[in-house]
Amino acid sequence: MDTLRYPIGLFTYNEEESGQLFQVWIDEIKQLPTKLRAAVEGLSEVELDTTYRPQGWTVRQVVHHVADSHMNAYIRFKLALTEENPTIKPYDEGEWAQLADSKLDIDISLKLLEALHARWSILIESLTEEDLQKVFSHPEHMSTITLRESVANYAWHGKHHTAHITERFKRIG
Ligand code: NI
Repeated sequence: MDTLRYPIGLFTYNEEESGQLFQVWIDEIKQLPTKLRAAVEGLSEVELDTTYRPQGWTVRQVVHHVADSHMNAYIRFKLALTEENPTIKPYDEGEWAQLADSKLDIDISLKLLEALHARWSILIESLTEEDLQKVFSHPEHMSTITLRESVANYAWHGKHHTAHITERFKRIG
């Protein structure tokens, strides 16, 4: 296991414990913008432009990536809620992270995440058990993904990238 790349481990999902953990995941999604903001607090521009691990993204790119990823996720949720098993559009996250808007002030994406997660968590909390069983498909994978699993996945994803930043600055003190 590459612990620099996967500081909190790989994403795992167990349908049986999902009832018990569901509220935890919602809380993690709600808290992500605050946790991410805390992780980058006080970092200099030079620190923001250093990589969180060798050959990894810079801290700045990580913050903008979380916004890119969660904007896509939000759209996937809305598609799954309003269409029958929609096929979602994958995107090349590495190429997205090279575009000009990944070099912007991180506060722009932190504010975007605050607004996005406010809407997203209210949407998730409104979902019935039937809604949570709704699915979308990834064109390159054979299986469908339920919204319930997707909530778990994005709770993990926010913590995964926040840990890239917090673990990096723990290592260098
Ligand atoms: Ni990611």
